[in-house]
Amino acid sequence: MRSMTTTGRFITFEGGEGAGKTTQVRRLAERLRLLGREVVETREPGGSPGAEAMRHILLKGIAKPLGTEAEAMLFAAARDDHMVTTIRPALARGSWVLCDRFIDSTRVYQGALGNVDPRLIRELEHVVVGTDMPDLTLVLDVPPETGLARVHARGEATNRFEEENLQYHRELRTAYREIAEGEPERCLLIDASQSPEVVAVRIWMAVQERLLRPLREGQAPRAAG
Ligand code: T5A
Repeated sequence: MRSMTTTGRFITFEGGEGAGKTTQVRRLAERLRLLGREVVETREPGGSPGAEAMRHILLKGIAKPLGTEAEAMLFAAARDDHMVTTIRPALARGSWVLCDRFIDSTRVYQGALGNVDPRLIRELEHVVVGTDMPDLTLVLDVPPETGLARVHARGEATNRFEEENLQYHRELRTAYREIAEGEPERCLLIDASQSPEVVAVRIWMAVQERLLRPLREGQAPRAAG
């Protein structure tokens, strides 16, 4: 959690495929910039030159034969470079960092769905993220049929995870909902089946309530480590 003397805040966007994370990162960034905040939009896997190189390996399924444990370690290695190169320097200069996927994606895709031991997942988080946890995690929730239909309507090539079956995506949704329920101080579940405009308003209300108002009042954000 960032201290009350720092103005930068760290927000992560999570959810299944096609939930609208990238769309909402852009919309929130626009709103914050109108308020004069410096905003860094970033994503995982990726967000730094080293991690973007690893993104290709992970999303093309090149690492899949190594097993989910090895994939979890590769996602963590990419995250480490992202933290060191992009996220920590941005937060240190007071920027708001909006990140499209972060630790909860590893918890869900490699942990809950990939059966990687939660102790390994937690240990990797501890080493890579440490105390630099998100101040707020927005979990965008849509039925997988809706999210996948959006992805396919885009007409782009699908990645290794988007190609999994519907049952896989239903379990992803359940795992995300459990995280949101289990960590209400850090996470907020957002109904993302509505129009992008409606979802953006809900997110903006949450950001005002949880992060901007406490900043104005000189309090640390309401986030859990
Ligand atoms: N992964 C990632 C792991 O397994 N472990 C990890 O630790 C990490 C970090 C990343 C993959 O990597 C895996 C999980 C992922 O499978 P990706 O290509 O970055 O892969 O895929 P996603 O993050 O899922 O990105 P998508 O682009 O597929 O989905 P988004 O960002 O949720 O959705 P978005 O905003 O791009 O929108 C998709 C389409 O829907 C429309 C948009 O215009 C767009 O066409 N749309 C809406 N339509 C109707 N109503 C709305 N509310 C809409 N919002 C957006």
